[in-house]
Amino acid sequence: GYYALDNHSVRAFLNGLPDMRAKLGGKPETWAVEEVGDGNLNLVFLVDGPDGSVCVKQSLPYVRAAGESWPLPLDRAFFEQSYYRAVGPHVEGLAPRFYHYQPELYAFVMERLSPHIILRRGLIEGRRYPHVAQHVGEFAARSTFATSDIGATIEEKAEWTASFAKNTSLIRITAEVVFSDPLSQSPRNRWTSPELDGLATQFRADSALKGAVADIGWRFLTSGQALIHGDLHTGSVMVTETDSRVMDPEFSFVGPIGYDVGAFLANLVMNYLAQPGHATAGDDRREQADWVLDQVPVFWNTFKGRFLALWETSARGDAYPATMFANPADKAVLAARREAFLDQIFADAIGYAGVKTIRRIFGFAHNIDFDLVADPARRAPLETKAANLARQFLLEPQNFRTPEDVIAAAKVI
Ligand code: SR1
Ligand code: MG
Repeated sequence: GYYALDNHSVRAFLNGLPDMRAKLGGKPETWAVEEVGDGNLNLVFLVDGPDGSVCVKQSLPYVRAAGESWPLPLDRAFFEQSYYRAVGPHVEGLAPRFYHYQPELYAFVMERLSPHIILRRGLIEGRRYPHVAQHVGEFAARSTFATSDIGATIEEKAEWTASFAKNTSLIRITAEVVFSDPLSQSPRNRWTSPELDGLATQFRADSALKGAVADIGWRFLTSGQALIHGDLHTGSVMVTETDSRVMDPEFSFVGPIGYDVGAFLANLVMNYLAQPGHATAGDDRREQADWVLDQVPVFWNTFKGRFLALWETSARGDAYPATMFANPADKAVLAARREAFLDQIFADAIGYAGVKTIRRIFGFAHNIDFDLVADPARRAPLETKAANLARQFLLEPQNFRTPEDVIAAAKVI
């Protein structure tokens, strides 16, 4: 029953769903439809009726950004909707509302966010979002705590572990395009100009760097800590000045919590480093850049604070059981263990941030933070800074114990 939707058939599909028909109102012929997918993988339709709007997302049988030469199973839509269902109750107001999944079409319907725009675009345009770092920190903490062995039972977590382990096609994409390709000879790798040829060769010849990335790639595949979003970059967040929603969890699986944290951290830092490329005669972007970088501690401190608060109030899992720490004297030990646990997540995040940055410079999928800087003479030095900072994240982890260490290094790179 699968067929790829188009502007016409998406109307018929929605018209066949009584709840969606009622939400949109009027006649299907009058609904305005626009296909707006600008990500790497899927179709995304925005549909406006007289009474309301919805968003429809559908898997294609291939990687959209590459075309039919790179086939990809359709089931990522199933895992995306599964994630929304699993995590949605814990992140109310921080993700789009989910309405309907249509299994044979590998398509789902969710809230159309308006007037939201993609965070990455807003930051590139020089806009500021006073709450977004807190909101994403809340999202990352709430979603991972609730699906970890601290916030959920063994039985609950086993269900997610088993189900999302089958998201193999997207776990494989991450293992390849994020971890292994960028430091290998891969036909999928690309960089934006010959100015980066030398750096690419240097990185591929750096055995210590490759060893660090391989270690962390192993941890990515084997650390089943919680149900993670799996692609929590600034392109996966829709924002207004007051509202932030995390979307696109199709890469989700039970993996390391630091991967989500590191993804958002890395993308803030990349945006910071790219800001001079977007400077104009009237705006050198220095204040914007500093503001973006200042969101790193806001994000981390919110994540950490919420995770610890939930641990205090809502622990119902089988790890660190309350029954074991029942004596007053145990409290200090448990508090120290919690601090050490969060320190380890931060350390993991730094490593993942390194990997997630390198892949955006030398791998298949790039960031518009850099790509929209049209002049290679301006762009290449910024990308070089990002790659070199990422290398420090991976090879000098002892220098990155706090978000302030990240700020200091980003400012001098
Ligand atoms: C095949 S391209 C895959 C990338 O696109 C998504 O946005 C993810 O970042 C993924 O790594
Ligand atoms: Mg995406």
